[in-house]
Amino acid sequence: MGQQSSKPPAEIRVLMLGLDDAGKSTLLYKLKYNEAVVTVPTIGFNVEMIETRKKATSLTVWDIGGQNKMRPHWEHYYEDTAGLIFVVDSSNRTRIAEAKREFEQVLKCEHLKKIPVVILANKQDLTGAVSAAEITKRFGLRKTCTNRDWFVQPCSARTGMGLEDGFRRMVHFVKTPSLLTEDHIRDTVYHLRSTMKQR
Ligand SMILES: Nc1nc2c(ncn2[C@@H]2O[C@H](COP(=O)(O)OP(=O)(O)OP(=O)(O)O)[C@@H](O)[C@H]2O)c(=O)[nH]1
Ligand SMILES: [Mg+2]
Repeated sequence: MGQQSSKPPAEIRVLMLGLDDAGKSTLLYKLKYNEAVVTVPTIGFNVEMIETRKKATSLTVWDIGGQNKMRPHWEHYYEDTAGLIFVVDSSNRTRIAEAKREFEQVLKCEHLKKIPVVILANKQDLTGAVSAAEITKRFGLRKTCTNRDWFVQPCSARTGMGLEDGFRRMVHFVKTPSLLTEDHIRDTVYHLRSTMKQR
């Protein structure tokens, strides 16, 4: 038996948003229990803790209902969020523009500025699903996400394909951000100044 680490796992709070019917709750339970759960539209939220394989990190995933009437409530969940997972039904081409609109609206919020984003291009098991590259293009991500880490992960909540990869990517972004934020720069400058003063 290997030694057990006494260090508690680092906890990352992740917010999962997307239009109604995108597959958020289905993928949450597939990831957590590896089971196909019959869902009903979420009124309010579901919250689940998901541990990474090495148990060094645990993710608290907040899955908020995506129906029209639910969207004004999304902002109540923004504070203290380390990462945003935005789920898209890739098989429903007619709703991609609506998904993009809601996504852009969410990114405007001050609390979510610069946090990493993983877009899950869900329902890839269905024929005719829009690819991750196409979603990148249609969402104009290279432009809208210039100041943050982002990635589009193709997945299927039905088969489980791509789900772990998507969440692993989020953990990686949160733990090792590739972009220097203004806070990082300010802290580094402060640190350099104080070490120079000591000399
Ligand atoms: N074929 C297929 N169907 C999926 C997939 N993911 C979800 N679904 C189906 O899509 C429907 C909606 O799934 P939900 O998980 O309830 O969607 P949601 O995003 O949680 O919806 P709200 O709670 O209303 O925001 C259900 O009938 C699921 O079985 C997938 O990857 N492939
Ligand atoms: Mg739901």
